This record gives sequence, structure tokens and C-alpha cells, in this order.
Amino acid sequence: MAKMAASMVETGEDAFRKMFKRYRTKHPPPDFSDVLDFSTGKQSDKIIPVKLDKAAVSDVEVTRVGLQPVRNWRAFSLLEYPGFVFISNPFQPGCQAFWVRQCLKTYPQKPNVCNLDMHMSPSETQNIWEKSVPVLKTSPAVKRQAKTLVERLRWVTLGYHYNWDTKAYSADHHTPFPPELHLLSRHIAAACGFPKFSPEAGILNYYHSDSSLGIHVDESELDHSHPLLSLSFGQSAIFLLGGLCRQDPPTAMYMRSGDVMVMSGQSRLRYHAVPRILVAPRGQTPVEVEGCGPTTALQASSVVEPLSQEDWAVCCRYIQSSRVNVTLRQVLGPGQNFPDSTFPTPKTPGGQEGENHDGASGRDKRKRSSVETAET
Ligand SMILES: O=C(O)CCC(=O)C(=O)O
Repeated sequence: MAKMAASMVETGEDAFRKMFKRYRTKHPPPDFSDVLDFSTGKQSDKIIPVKLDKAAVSDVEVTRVGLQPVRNWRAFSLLEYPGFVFISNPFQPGCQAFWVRQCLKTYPQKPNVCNLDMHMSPSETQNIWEKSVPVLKTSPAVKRQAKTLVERLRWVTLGYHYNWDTKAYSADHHTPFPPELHLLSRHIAAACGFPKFSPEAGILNYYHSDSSLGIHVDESELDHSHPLLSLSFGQSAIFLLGGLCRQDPPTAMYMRSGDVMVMSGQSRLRYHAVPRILVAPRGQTPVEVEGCGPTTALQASSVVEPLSQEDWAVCCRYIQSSRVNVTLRQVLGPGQNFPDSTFPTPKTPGGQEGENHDGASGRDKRKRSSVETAET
């Protein structure tokens, strides 16, 4: 026993990392037979159904944001993961397209912050969409050397902007949170039993065929009693959900377009990661099949709107090989303020953890790296 512990410390290996590497391996491809698939709707010895609060949000309210009535949602949990909820694509047919467009066209705009701002001037990162569309419309990425700004997006932050260096949010770096995304997340949280959830920060991660997101815990938010919501669009991913320490082996599951995940209670601070993106053969992207607008008539008060043909053509081309994930976080508890920045809280050592940067295993702040894409 003591010998095993010593060897784990020596090699830095842990159960989570081993699993991460297994699913990341390209040659030979891993065996996917253990990956849980919530889209089949089947229960198993691990998957259990979750009762949602069907009365928390009316049909009219959920329809406005492009969701189906809560009674139609298929929600599951895992036996040993209390507080974890997986909702298998609760969106109405055609409505994911609107959210994909928001993620590609609207949310990367100023005053939101994106990875390109880290090394480009504000004028260069102005109108990312408008600068990219003429190229994206006409020529597929494989036929060109230079990537457009939209293709170079890796992350966008909303609301309280997460600082990747300090691994903290701060009172003085905040911009208004997108109201339609606020509404969407409030409705999802309310149906899952969190009627007071109010998202204050968002992180969008943009993944391509070779991208991964390292092993991390989201703990920079100052109040962990609120859930963490995650929405996925575009290509599928393998998502790994572990325990409270890296020695706990994670459970692998498919995360497909439209899927929603909630991490709350005992599952709020679990380790998780995305080792692999699974690019579907052409023509099989679910959102693409759905088309560019809701198939049902929209209410006058709907926040979801049909896309122009041009916007849809560009979004469609993007998600044929890429994935976007949005996580929504409430940062502060009721009546809570950020600590006085003149008295910073001491940090324990430890850095980002992931495939490319394996830090110490101490639980300091929110340990995560942004999406890594292996350069080919
Ligand atoms: O892309 C995902 O599914 C996970 C994103 C995530 O874990 C994060 O942003 O902290």
C-alpha cells in the first residue's frame, strides 16, 4: 500500500490522469464501450432518473428561450454522484442554432473578453465576426493557411471576467451579463431545484478536433452552494467526471450538442476534464440536421430568433468540426462582496492541471487551464 502511494507521488500519475490519457490516445483509438450515453434514455446500474421541478418554469417561459416544456426533459444522475444532473438535449428542434450564433457572433464582441485580446489590440479584436465571415463563407479552412479570428477563438468570458493568471474574479473587471443567457440559465437552474440561481460569470470554451480541456476543479467562485451549469453545442465530446481527489477514477460520458449538465451539492467541486472531441462524419451534425430556425412558431416575446441564411451557413460550417461549451457560474453568495483587494488571500502553491501542465495536487483556487489544441 505504502509502496503504491510512493510510486504515485513519484510518477505524478493518478487515476484521473491515466483515464484522461487513455481517451486522448489517437493510435490505437481507445475502447469507448465504457462511455455512458445518456441520449439513449436507458437506465443502468449507474444511471438513475432525476425528478425535475416541472412547476418551476411555465411552458411559455421555457419556450421563449428555445427549450421544450420541462415535463419533456430527460434528466439523469449517477448513483454515486449526488448533485450531478445530466439533461439530454432539452432544446426545441431548430433552437440550438440561435445559441450557437450567440456563442460565435455575439458573445465574442466587446465588452466581453476573449483569448485574442491577450495578444491583439482592441481595434484588431473589434468585429471578430464581420472580419471572419467573408472568408468563412467562401473557403473551407482546409484550403487556407490563415485562420480567421472566429476560428482562432479559444475562450470568451462574460460578466465577472475570470482572470486566467490570478485564477480569480474581481469586482473591478465586470461587464453586463447577456440577458438572454441569464434567462436561459435561470430557467434550467429553477427546474433543477435552484430557483435563486443567478449567473454572474460565464466561460465559453471553443474546441476543435484536437482540443482538450485539462483536469480541473471550478472553485474560484466565492460561494459553492450555487450550481455550475454547462451547455454544449456542436460536435460531441468525451467528458470525464471524477471525485474530490485525483486518485478517484472518473466516469466517462458522451456530451452531445444541446446537452446540459449541472454540478451542484456534493458534485460541485468534483474534478472534471474533456480529453477528446469526437468529430462526426460530414452531414451527421445534429444541429445541422435541425436547420437554422425553430420549427414551431415563435411567440412575440421569444428571445430566440431565426438566423439569417448567411449566419446559419457560417455557424453550420463551424460546428461541422468544432464544439462550443458554455459554463455559467454564480460567483458571490447572498450579500457577499469580493475580499478587499488590498488584503489578498494567501494562495497555496500549485498551478494549472491538465494534459500539458501537470501541477501540484493541492486544492488552491480554481485549477483549470483553457482549451488546449495540439498544433498539427
Ligand atoms: O467543455 C466542457 O464540457 C467543460 C468545460 C469546463 O469544465 C469549464 O469550463 O470549466
